[in-house]
Amino acid sequence: MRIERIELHHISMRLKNSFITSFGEELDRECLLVRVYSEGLDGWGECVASREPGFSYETVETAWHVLRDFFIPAILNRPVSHPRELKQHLQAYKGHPLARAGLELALWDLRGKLDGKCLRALLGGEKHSVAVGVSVGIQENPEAMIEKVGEYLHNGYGRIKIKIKPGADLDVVRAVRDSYPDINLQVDANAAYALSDAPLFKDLDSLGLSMIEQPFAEDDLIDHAELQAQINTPICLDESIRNHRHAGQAIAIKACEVINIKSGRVGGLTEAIAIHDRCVGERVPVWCGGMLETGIGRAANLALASLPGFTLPGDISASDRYYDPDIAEPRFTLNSDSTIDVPDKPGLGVDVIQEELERVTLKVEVLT
Ligand code: OSB
Ligand code: MG
Repeated sequence: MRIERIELHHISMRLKNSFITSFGEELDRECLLVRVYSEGLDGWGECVASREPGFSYETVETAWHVLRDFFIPAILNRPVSHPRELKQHLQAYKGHPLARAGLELALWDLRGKLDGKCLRALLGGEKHSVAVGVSVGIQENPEAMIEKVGEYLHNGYGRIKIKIKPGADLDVVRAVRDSYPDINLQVDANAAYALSDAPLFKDLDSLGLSMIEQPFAEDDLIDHAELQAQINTPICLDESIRNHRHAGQAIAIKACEVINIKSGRVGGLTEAIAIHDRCVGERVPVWCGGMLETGIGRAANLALASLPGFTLPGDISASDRYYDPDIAEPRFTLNSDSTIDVPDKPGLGVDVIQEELERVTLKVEVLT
């Protein structure tokens, strides 16, 4: 496929509930959409960089700059027969995985549409529905968290993840566990602690959590290994794992027992699959993380989570947990067994709703 035209769309979407993590609060989620054109068809990708460098050093503005000035010129009006080739086209450039992944996803959607194949089939996914859970942001107090968790349980989510940060950790997790003794519960610290907080994690260790996600900074692999040696609860790494080599190294030094795979964080679906394959080889379970995606990124997460190594429920909730309306259709709904169906139409299998897109668009640029 020769890429004839690429559009960048900077959008801002109001979340149904503001999402609070150890790195900040998000009510209006900004991101970038990438649209590529070839042979009379188009493909959409979502770049999950947000307004602030909170989860990642990238922002919507850095992604816009790097895509417009470097990544897009490297492929525009050139033949790129498969999204896996993007890596070679961008080999002169370092970093900016969120920007890379947004562009790569648009190429996957287009490839699927050109071939008449759904993304699940292109990626080698097997499952037609995938187990999912919900990620609950930090609430004002333990009572509010108990209520919020109760709502999601009532909606049918079979796995709950709660965000923690210093000052909102042990009390909250204990309160939720006391209220719901049997639920599948896990926590995510988004890198807010250090090894000196080991006593806190030893207390959390007795609460029957299925995992503790990213307690320490992304480059603290060795400290994660020290903590894992002191607790029974599996540590899951998110921010620390930026490619399949990191995954191999983290597993080798026992810094984690579970990995959260996000295509954005690792530069795209090609690298996400490489991490998946490595973890399958090492018998380390993985699950698909989320970045509050619109229906575009959500469709990609569902396709990725259909690969066989994704044996744990993903942070891929139904569309109505995030946005109403969303910019793409059909919306994703939760099945009664806490699963969501994987799209099976060509490419991502979703259509962008033009009026909704225009309503949330802050800026557009066309590159030819
Ligand atoms: O750490 O998993 C995370 C959202 C934004 C940034 C980082 C994270 C998250 C989530 C939300 O936990 C998961 C979702 O999309 O529902
Ligand atoms: Mg996380």
